Amino acid sequence: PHTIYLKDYQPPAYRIDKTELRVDIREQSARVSACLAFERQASACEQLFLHGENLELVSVAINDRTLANDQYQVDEKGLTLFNPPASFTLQTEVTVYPKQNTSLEGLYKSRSIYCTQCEAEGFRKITYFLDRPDVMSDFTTTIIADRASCPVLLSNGNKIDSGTLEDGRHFATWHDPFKKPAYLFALVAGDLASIQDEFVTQSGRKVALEIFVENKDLDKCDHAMTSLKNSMAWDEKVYGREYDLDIFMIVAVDDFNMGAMENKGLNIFNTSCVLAKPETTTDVGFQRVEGVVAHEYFHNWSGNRVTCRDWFQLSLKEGFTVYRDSCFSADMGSSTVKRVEDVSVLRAHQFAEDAGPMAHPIRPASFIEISNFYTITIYEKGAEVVRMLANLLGPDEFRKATDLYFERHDGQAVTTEEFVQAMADVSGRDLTQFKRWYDQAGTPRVKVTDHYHEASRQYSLTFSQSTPATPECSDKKPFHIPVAMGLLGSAGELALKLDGETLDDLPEDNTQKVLELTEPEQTFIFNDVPEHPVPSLLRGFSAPVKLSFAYSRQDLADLMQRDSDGFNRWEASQNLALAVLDDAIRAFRQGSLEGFTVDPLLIDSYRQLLGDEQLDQAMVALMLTLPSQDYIAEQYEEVDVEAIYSARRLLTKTIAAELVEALRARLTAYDNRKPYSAEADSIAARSLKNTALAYLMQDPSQSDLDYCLAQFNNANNMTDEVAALSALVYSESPLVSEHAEAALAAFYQKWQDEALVVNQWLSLQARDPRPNALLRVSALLQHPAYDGANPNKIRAVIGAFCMGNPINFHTGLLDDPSAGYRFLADQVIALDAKNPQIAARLITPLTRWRRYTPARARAMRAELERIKAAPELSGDSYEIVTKSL
Ligand code: B3K
Ligand code: ZN
Repeated sequence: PHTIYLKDYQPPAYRIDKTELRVDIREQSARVSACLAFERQASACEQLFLHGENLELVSVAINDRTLANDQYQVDEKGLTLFNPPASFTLQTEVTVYPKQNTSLEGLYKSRSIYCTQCEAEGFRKITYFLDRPDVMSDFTTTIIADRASCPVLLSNGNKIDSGTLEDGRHFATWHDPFKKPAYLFALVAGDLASIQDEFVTQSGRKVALEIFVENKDLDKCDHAMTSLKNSMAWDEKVYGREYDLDIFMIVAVDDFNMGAMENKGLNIFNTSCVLAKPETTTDVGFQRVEGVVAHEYFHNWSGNRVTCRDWFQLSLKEGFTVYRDSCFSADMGSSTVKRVEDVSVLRAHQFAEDAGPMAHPIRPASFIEISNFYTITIYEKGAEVVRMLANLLGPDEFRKATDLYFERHDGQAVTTEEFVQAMADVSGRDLTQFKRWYDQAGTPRVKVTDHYHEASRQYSLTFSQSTPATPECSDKKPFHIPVAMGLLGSAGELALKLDGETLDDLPEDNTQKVLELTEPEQTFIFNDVPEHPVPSLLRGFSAPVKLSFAYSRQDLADLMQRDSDGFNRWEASQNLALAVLDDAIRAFRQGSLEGFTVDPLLIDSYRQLLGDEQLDQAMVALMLTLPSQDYIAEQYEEVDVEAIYSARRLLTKTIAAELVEALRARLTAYDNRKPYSAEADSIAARSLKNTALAYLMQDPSQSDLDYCLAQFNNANNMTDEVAALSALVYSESPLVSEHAEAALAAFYQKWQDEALVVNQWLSLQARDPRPNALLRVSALLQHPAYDGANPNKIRAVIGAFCMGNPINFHTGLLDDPSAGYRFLADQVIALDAKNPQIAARLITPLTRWRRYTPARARAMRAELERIKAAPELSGDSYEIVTKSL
């Protein structure tokens, strides 16, 4: 495997103006005939290399003349043409084997459906091509298949022809009028049912909408359709972006490497991101469908109309599109809740990536395998960078800048430079320093100290920033960091007047400001400050940094109740919990948690929250939830798995015991007979009730247990059903255990024919923190419900165990402490030959070995070495393993 560098980028020697494909699908194989119109762009070209992998070449001709053996050469990476003319038509015929294609990239079969996945470099598994995003072509695609088994034949754009052929076969021809790179190509053939709807665009054009699924799932498409129409309307309203084809289609398939794919006019989705109905889908599932449908739809502009020049620019489309979908979800539900959810994920996982061996800037300078760079850094940190730009410019200028970007680059393949340039041109701001966010990896640390001078009534905040070394660079230059902030006085928020500002400079409500850090150290002085305030810093998480300030616990409790910024109220609750968790972690490390007392300030603060009738119930639920094990681990140089687990467990039990009455009051306040709705307030009410239930089931009374069992048996929605099930399964109370086993069995019995529900059942067990989980996980792999070729099942069992069950992953089995690591390596090695993308992704927890105690680190490392030594390891896994050793 070799490394590819951004600095080596060269424009393509040829354009491919037109692409005509004929894909003839048979049970055992498919024949792909391609007719490509090449135009030279460079001055001369002795050898033209076309990508092509796993293709059996049947014939190759230029301008209808079959090539002689000395005019071309084929190897496992592609086809080289010698001395091609300046302008020519290439005709190729190849055979591919969809049924045997277990990589789920290129043309493959998911259950009975033929489908494609081309991003990033899958088109080369369909035909010989210049498979790079800066080669954009006009595609016409004819699909031929059996009418009986494949009545539905789809590709990008508009259907321009169809008809019947001999022997029960039929065809359809599709033409996409928008030039596009090959990664946006798609085709589908299969026996699919669909729901149809229509959207009228702001300019009055009618767009047909169609969602295709297996017939059995037809009753689970409504939410995706509603989400699609909401997305279309939102993109018009917020970005002025209208849909451009006459039809927009979504197809759902079971076997899919990620969530979904934004192919032009023909999105292909993992069923997990389309199907939803209350009985089978949790609230989180409903929100995921809404978010992913929106994300893929938004790509039509941010990704398809304006695409990436090369794959180093991936965050150009992904960071921007994640930013767009997260604003959409915020608008559809609660913006504070959405922000908290996004930031939690970012801090638990992206910060860890940014501190590990795979750290990379949102625009990487090199890679071996691009599939490994569809990361939380490119996506979520990329979105944070766009968010900072949006906040620096403000809504009006940001909208002008995105308008300019779309208009200027419509139909082009561009870089992140062009995106930032549009922002700079509209705002007149110098964004030179800001662009370091694109080139430097690592999470900046921002340390803040304050000083209050009573005589002069001046208050100062001093910020110092530094960024730890990452593999690509050890000497980081300072970032441009926007810090949104306010000051809390004893009677409320204080007016903010920076030294040098006069009242005329300030808006009427001047209790919030954005301070822009650009230097390693900077001090801001506020005048006319009547008392020593409590600063509320980094409101709304205005930059992806680790900010620290020496708050007293009382300050945190105060911010938690009084900050006007909802996000920072939650943030204060997390910091207070982290401080108390740290007490317990220290006690554990010093010998024992026996007799440990939890700081009553935390309990009192939680009690107040439980009684707060004003606050959004979803926020109460989030604030009552202790930081995740991953986020707690993020706070320490060396991760002590047992200490973290035990401390968190003890706090959970203590909170449950201390607040039992207040928690029960939340159950009583909830009306279980309400019909299900996926609206934000319903979701919020359920989340608070189920958070309370999970606490109560730590040590339930008979009536708590009865409540939980009744909820499990009678729930009218999957959120409540699965919440009750996990409360039963994760309870350590002897009162509960036999009920838990029975409930697990009953749940499977009831839902065994619903693949997505079964996945929940699998992952709930894989995450079970009780000892010897690995034995149960190994048994699940033998269960008839498991399918080792289906990415959703792999994630539900292996992924959930290795990433969602840290105590068991790291402690292994009672007599075999590294069994978890060995299990993962075995699974990766077995999977690598079949589906390298999924295999490489699973390795992640092992790559973090440096963070663990020496014995664990050694054992994890040994498993990485073992993966590295596996015969014929894929480039995907090779890159992850070698970079982390
Ligand atoms: N663009 C696709 C991701 C493709 C991943 C390829 N390994 C989905 C998305 O981000 O919208
Ligand atoms: Zn995307």
